Amino acid sequence: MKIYGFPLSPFVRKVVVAVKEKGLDAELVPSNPGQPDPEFSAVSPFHKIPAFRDGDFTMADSTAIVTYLEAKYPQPALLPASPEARSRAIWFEEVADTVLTPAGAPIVLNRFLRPQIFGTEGDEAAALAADEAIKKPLVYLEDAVSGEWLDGAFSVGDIAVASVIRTLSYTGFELDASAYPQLAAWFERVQQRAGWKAAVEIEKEVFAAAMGR
Ligand SMILES: N[C@@H](CCC(=O)N[C@@H](CS)C(=O)NCC(=O)O)C(=O)O
Repeated sequence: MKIYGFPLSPFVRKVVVAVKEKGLDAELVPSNPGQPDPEFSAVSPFHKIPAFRDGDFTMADSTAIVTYLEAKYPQPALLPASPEARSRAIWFEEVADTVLTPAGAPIVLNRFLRPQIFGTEGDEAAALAADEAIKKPLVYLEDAVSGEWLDGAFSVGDIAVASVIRTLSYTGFELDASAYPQLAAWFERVQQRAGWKAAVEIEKEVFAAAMGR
């Protein structure tokens, strides 16, 4: 299996964590959507990351890739069996992908990507506005944590939300445990998982290589 992308992307990390949670191995092929090479272009028609290859099968969307992994390697499950719990797991994945990620994007762009990767000045006003905007989904998630995980069993929803929070951490962002005690404790639990830790090791290696360290 090959995963194309760069693990700073929460979508890419979602797939890497899912692979490791399932005890599988995949090669992470660093791929830049802005400078697509032929191998990456062959698996990602719109040059989005992540893209994925398993033999002849290719896919270029994190949700579709995790759906494939779940169907092909059902254990350990990342989608619960009951219709209600499965729907809620995908709901949390969608909250991560379509609410939390866009809310946090100006923070990542202006406090990490621009100053540290692109070598340009960040727009701190935009980052400050995003600091406010992200509170709404964080408050929602704080109230949503039920028991150990976001909804009963550990699922792709937990992976997707935690993945966005890790991407934000590159900017110095930390979950404020006084404002979000349940969510901060939940994030600690996610970070203790073997699959998460294995994915973070891969991320560190790829990142260090890309930065020439
Ligand atoms: N729905 C897609 C979103 C993927 C996505 O937007 N990835 C971003 C990186 S975080 C990307 O490839 N951006 C480059 C571009 O849009 O050209 C997924 O879940 O995989």
